[in-house]
This record gives sequence, C-alpha cells and structure tokens, in this order.
Amino acid sequence: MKTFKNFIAGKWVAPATGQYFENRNPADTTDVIGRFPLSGPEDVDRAVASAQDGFERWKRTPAPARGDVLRRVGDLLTERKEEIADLMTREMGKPLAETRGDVQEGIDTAYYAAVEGRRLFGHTVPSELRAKWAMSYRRPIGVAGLITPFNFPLAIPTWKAFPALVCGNAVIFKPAEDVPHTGTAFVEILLEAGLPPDVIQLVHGAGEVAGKAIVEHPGVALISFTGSTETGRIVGETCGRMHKRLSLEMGGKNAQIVLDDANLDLALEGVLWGAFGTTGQRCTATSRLILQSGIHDELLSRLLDRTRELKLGDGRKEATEVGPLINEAAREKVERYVEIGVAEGADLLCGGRRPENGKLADGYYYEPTIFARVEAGSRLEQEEIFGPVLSVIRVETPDEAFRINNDVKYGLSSSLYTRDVEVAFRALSDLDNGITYINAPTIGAEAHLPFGGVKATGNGHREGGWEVYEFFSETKVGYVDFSGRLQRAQIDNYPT
Ligand code: UN1
Repeated sequence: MKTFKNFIAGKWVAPATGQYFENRNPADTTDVIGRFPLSGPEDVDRAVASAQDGFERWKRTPAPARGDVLRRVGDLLTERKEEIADLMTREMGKPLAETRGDVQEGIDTAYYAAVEGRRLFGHTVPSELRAKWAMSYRRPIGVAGLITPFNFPLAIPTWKAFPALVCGNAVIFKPAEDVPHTGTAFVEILLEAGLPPDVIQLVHGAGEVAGKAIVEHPGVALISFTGSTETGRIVGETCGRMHKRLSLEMGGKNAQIVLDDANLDLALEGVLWGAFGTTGQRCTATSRLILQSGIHDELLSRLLDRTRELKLGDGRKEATEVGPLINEAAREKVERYVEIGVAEGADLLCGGRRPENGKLADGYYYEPTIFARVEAGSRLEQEEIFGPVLSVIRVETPDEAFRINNDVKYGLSSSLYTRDVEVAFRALSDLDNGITYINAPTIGAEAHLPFGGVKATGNGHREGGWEVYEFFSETKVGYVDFSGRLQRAQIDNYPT
C-alpha cells in the first residue's frame, strides 16, 4: 500500500505522530488508495514556522508575478483534467462528468486569480484638501489556514487557496480526511507551477486534531473553513477569542419552488440534478421541493418515474448517474433521517433503502429517496441531511412557498421555476438566501460570482468572485500631502 506524506517546510515528510489513516474508494471499499498522515500539533507547528518564512518573501513578490504562478497552475490543471477527475472519482465517488466539472471550476478560479494579480483594485479618491492624494490599497495578512470538505475535493481548495496566494498570503492546507489524495495532487501542481515551497504547507489528518491545531495556532492569522455548521461554530468561537479573521461556509436546506405556470420539463430536469447530483452531498443540494397544488401531482409522478430510473453505481463508469455516499457514517445519517421522516408521518415514495439483493454491496450506496406530504416545520424539512433525500411540500400560493423557503435556519441557495416575471423578481428580493436561481436548479454557482449564504450558512463573507479578495487582504489607506504646509482635515477647508 502506498504511504503518502505531508508537505512541510519544503519537503514531503512523515508525520511527527508516526500515525496514518487509510483512504478507500467509497464505490468499492476493497480498493485502498493509500495511507495518509494523521498529523498532530507538532506537524502544524513546523508548518506554521515555515509558512511564516514563506510569507515574508511572498508578500514582497509583485502581485502580477504571484498571478503568473496561478496561470501556470490553470494550465497544468487543464492538461491533467482527465487524470485528476479520475483520481477524484476514485476517492470521492461522484461521477466523472461531475469531477471533470470540479476540475474545471478550479481552472476557472485559477485564470480569474491570475488576472486579479494585475488588478487587486484599491480606490483613489479626491481629498477634501488641496495638494493631497487619498487612496486605499490592499496588503496581505499572513498565514492562512484553509480547511476544506470532501464534496468538491479540488474546487473548494482552489476557491480558497488561489485568492489567498494572489493576495500575498502563505497557506496551510488541511483537506478533508476523505479526500487527501486530491489534496496531494493539488499541492504537487502548485509546486510544479513554481509556487515557492514554503508558501504552501499540506497537513493531512483529522479535523479534531490537525484542523483544531491550525485554528488554535497563534501564528495563523486567518481561517477559511467550509464544513458543517456545528464545526463552524467551534471554529468561530476560537477565532473570536483569538481575534482571527474567519470565513465560514456551512450548511444548507435549499428549496426548489415550482409554480403552476412553470415549464415542467425544465423543472423536472432541474430537481433531478439539484437533488441527486453529487448524491445530494452539496451544501447547495436541493433538499426540499415546494410544489404549487395545480402541478403537484403531475410533477411528483413524473419525478418518481425518473428517479426510479436513475443509474446508481461506480462514478468511474460513464453510464453512472448517482455515485455512493462518501462513507458509512454519511450513509447511516441518511438512514436515520429516513426513519425520522417515516416516524413524522411523511410518505416514503421511493428509495429509502440500500440497494437490495447484494447489488453494489462493496460501496456506500443508498437509493435516491423521495418523501411527499412533508410537513413544514418537521425535522425532515428543517435539518441538513447531506444525502440523496428529497422532501416534497405542497403549497397553494407563491407567498406560502416563499415563507416555507425562508423558514429554516440556513440560507444558501434557492430556486424558482415560473414564467411570471413579477414573481421571479419578487423572489430575488424576498428569498433569504445568498443565491437565488430562476428557472435553474439550486446548484451551479460560477467561479467569478460571489458564493455564500445568509443566516446559519455563513458569517457574512463570500467565496468566489471579487468579494473573496477582500477577505484575503487588508485594506490600507495612504494620504500624501504635497502642499508643504500643515493642512487639517475637517477644519481648514471649513472656515467658521
Ligand atoms: C458546495 O455545495 O459545497 O454551485 C459547493 C455548485 C457548485 C459549488 C457547490 N459550483 O453547486
């Protein structure tokens, strides 16, 4: 079995703990990918010390030159798209079409970041005094700790690492325990593209140990975390106490609303992709389908037919539409919620079980599941499941649909299918989410737009687009007075 290493202080090294964990293919648990380090605080200490050295040089490298490294990263990701997609599917399970999309999201983010190295805009504005300039500009912050989830093993690390690096920070990266192989491939590409070795440190391991050590390390100035709301709360408490800058991207309970006037063919394709793409393991997954009564029965019956036909299997086979869940704990969580749904009296109409008759027995498979007559306010309707379980809710009016959409603690994404332009624009203003799609599913964010949610989904920051550059840099203001005399702001220009 292959043993993988951390990348610390410019070298591939074994963990100080001497401990490792095994990484297996979720579609076939007899397929072992390798052993990866279970790092401890000592490994994190060494990584932080080296990253601090790296930061001192990297922050002086001109931003356009930092961007050039990211352009080469984009080129390498483009060349190796197929190879990385394949290793990502082997380790994470989603079908190749989706892992190719995951790599593409990384490529888009790289090229966006490369160009941003030539902008990193500040503002130059008039001063209220003569012969004086006033401007704002961006400075790097320090060592950034990036803690990422399993569901987008490449794209999410790139969302965080590329803007962090272009802004001039050094990075300590801890990928989720389920996807360390993709994390390793990512760091290899960064190094091959010419990133100075002490600017990137890769520390594998468990969230409660290695992740915690990164968050609690006084030498790490900022943390960007994507994961569960429960873990995010703990990370947030530590960062608050230690006065660290923190970006959180957490849970969702996203709804697709379909009104009576909608194009049902479109709405059907949308919900199949939104609910069962990535086996429902996206923070943007469609977990609730809110149907207006006039189309409820027809859309539900067509949805059941199509869902029963979805092809479950190994994501590396081109015909597969839905892959396995990431691990046994994820599958058991789905099973618990199915039990909760049944106990709450919702109608279990399809799925609700592991594949039967020994089919696909080597992987963490679970059949795409639909509950109808789900009550607004029930646990099934309120809590994040992170699996292929869709709850269908019947409503009479758009207002009722909007209220139910908003009446959950999360606020990541929402979707509305209608042909009524007035209702569509009302949804854009009234739905409490960071992203609202009209006539498109709840998933499908693009790299050059801000990504994130409101309420328990986040803490006000955004990834993607321009906004993330604000998170990874500090705004500084410079005033230059060339009048040759003392000019007092607020006083000299306003004679009494
Ligand atoms: C996530 O769900 O964790 O919009 C990220 C999407 C993807 C990113 C999702 N581009 O679904």
